[in-house]
Amino acid sequence: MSEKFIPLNNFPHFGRDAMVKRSGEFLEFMKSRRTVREYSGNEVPLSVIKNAITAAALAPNGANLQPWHFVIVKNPDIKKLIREGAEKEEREFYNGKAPEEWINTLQPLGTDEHKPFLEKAPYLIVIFEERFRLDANGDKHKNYYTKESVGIATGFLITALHHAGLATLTHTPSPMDFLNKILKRPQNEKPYLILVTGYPAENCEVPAISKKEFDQIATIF
Ligand code: IYR
Repeated sequence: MSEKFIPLNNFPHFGRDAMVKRSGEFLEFMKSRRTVREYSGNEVPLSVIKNAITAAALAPNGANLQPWHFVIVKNPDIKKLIREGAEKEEREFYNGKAPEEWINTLQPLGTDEHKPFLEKAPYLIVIFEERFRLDANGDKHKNYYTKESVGIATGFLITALHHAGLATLTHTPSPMDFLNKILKRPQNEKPYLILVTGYPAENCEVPAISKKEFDQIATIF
């Protein structure tokens, strides 16, 4: 096999001071990201969603196999089906399936089985993890580090949408196989999460929670 390499082009080179300044500015910007559960129905340009997904798909991933598929849902009828499917699972989760410790841990977030945002938000981006590839003959081929790859891409996506001024919610009803059926995705793809996307509702409230301090989450040698 012949490897082909090209020069690293377009890599940004900032001076030391600019780098320090930019990193601080980015940190402040990211502090303004919050997970949002109350959405306005205001329209969002599809091109913004497409650009954000295209940015997400630039994420590093296992062997560059890009083991993901993004379904953009804007159709109200499909959003309704997704809400019905998710609320069915969530009713079970909140009414006996979830261990008490889990329910108690979720308490500060104020979540319950009602998921109106699945219909209210202008877009649901349903992210699928391609567990393995199927070739034209239907033979299976391995993908690598699929969970890690899709997780990194999802982080890029959330960041790209925040950069564009859109709020998101990572929503994971469990199990999520109803999404394959509604969205007609093949069985080699596993739903990873639903990224609810739109503008926060007016007077939107978020839980009063805090983040761990740097020293609690990092160690320097
Ligand atoms: N999927 C449920 C429960 C839930 C679980 C976790 I972990 C959260 O961080 C938030 C919610 C729900 O969406 O309500």
